[in-house]
Formats: sequence, structure tokens, C-alpha cells
Amino acid sequence: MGVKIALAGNPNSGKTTLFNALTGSNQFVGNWPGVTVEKKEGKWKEDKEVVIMDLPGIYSLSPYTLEEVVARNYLITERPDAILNIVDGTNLERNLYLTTQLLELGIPVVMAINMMDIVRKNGDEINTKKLAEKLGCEVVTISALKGDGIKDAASRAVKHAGQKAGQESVHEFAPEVENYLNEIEGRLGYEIPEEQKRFYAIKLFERDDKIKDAMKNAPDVEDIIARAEKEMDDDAESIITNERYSFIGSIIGDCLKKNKTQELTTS
Ligand code: BGO
Repeated sequence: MGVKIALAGNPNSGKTTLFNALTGSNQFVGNWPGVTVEKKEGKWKEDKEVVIMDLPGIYSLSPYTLEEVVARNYLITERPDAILNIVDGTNLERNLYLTTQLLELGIPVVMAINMMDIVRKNGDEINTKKLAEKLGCEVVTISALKGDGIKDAASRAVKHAGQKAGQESVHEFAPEVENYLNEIEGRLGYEIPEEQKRFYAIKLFERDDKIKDAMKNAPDVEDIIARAEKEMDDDAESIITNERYSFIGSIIGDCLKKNKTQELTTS
């Protein structure tokens, strides 16, 4: 039985470099069904039983670009055994926006912070231990270009593969938002597995029709959304976006120390 690892990350995070380094010439390139988005799959050089699926580079799992839809359809319907989330260490804060969403899928995530050669040269410091604690997933550092740490990153993803509900996402939104999401979760049918309930609750709250239409028995939650929007005086989708940014804002200071002199000379 093979193991499927999905490689997910923002454009320019070094995904192609990492994919090539992990798979070498064991690659198959095609298109995702029905769309002209490139689909790349390869076998891990170190263990041919491990298939690495390269997802399109994306900034979020929202339904607004073809790439986002392709990536999330794959993650939801195929459900890889683990996600290797590649993150640009020189743009940590911005990259974490996608990470918060990947962590909600109920699939084990290993985060690989890339471009570490540049991060170190800049004199910046990333506290991976704290980041791992706050996010509730393993965090490793790599340089895809130099090949540093990539074997370890892939090994860890393989180690976590298949631990279906293994890593409970620890990030929580404001208490009132959590209450609304809990209410929605309570209306989800038994066909949604426990570890996927949060993802579906958030998507229904955001009025994501693509997800709603794909569900067999999507509950009507408009009354809950309307109450939330009235109480919080904002539209539901913005409420979730703001919650993500505020979570990231609350942890970034503890996890990233920017070199002050660098900041002064480059700004
Ligand atoms: C160019 N360290 C460094 N220093 N660079 C890296 C690393 C790393 O660990 N990993 C990737 N890069 P992609 P997506 C480039 O192409 O893999 C570089 O979109 C250039 N090209 O080499 O393409 C990588 O697949 C000319 O840089 O990312 C690439 O996720 C000048 O990051 C870029 C400088 O990597 C993006 C860089 C003609």
C-alpha cells in the first residue's frame, strides 16, 4: 500500500524546487481533469512507495481561482495521507494564511519552512518549536535549493501519513465565532467525519456554494449566519478572514524575530 503526500504552498514558496529534489526524474506531468492547470505527480526518490502530488501554488482554499478550486477538490475528495506545507520563511506571516486553512482539513500537516539559507543570511530567527506548539503540527526548516532538510521533511510527512484525526487543529477563533461554528457543526449529518466537521462548518458559514452543493445533505444555516453578521456587524466571509489574520497576528511576534538592521536597510 502506497502513501500519498500532497505538496501545498503559496506560489514562489519553492514548491517546484522541492518537488524536483524529492522526485528527481520519477515524474508524471499532465493536467487536472477538465482544466488547464498542470498536474504533477512523482515518486519519492528515497521510497518508491511514496507518491508526491504537487498541488497548484495557492494563497488560500477559497473558491475564487481555478488553482484554489483544483487544490481543495483534491484535498477534500482524494484526501491524501498527509500534507507537506511548504512555506517561504522570508514571508512567514503571509504564508501562514494558507497554513491555517490546511490545518482545518483533518489531514496531518507537516510544515516545511523553506528559503532558510536566505532567512539565516538576513539574520532573522524563526522559533520552530513555538510555531509547532501554536499551530499544532510539526514544523521543520529546509532549503529546497541546497537540499538541506528535505529528506527529513518528507520522512516526517510519511510518518504522520494516515493518522486521520491525529492532529487536532489548535487555533481557535474569537469565542462568539467559535459558538456559531459549533452550532453549524451540530447541524452536520453523520456522513461528515468528525475530523472534517470544522472545515465544513467554516465553509458553510462563509456561504461557500461550491462546497455546499457538493455535500449530500447540506443543512440550512442561514439563520446562524444572519445572527452572526448582525451581532458582529460584518459579512460572514470577512469575519473568518479577520479571525485568521488576528490568530496569525497573535502568534507571529512570539515565533519570528526579524533582524532590525536588515529591516532598516531594506525598507
Ligand atoms: C528562481 N533557497 C533559495 N535561496 N532559493 C530558493 C529556495 C531555497 O531554499 N527554494 C527555491 N528557491 P520555485 P514555486 C530564480 O527561479 O520552486 C528559489 O512557485 C530565478 N529564476 O530557485 O519556482 C528558486 O514552484 C532567477 O528562483 O517556486 C526560484 O513554489 C533569480 O525560489 C524561486 C533568482 O522557486 C521560486 C531566482 C530564473
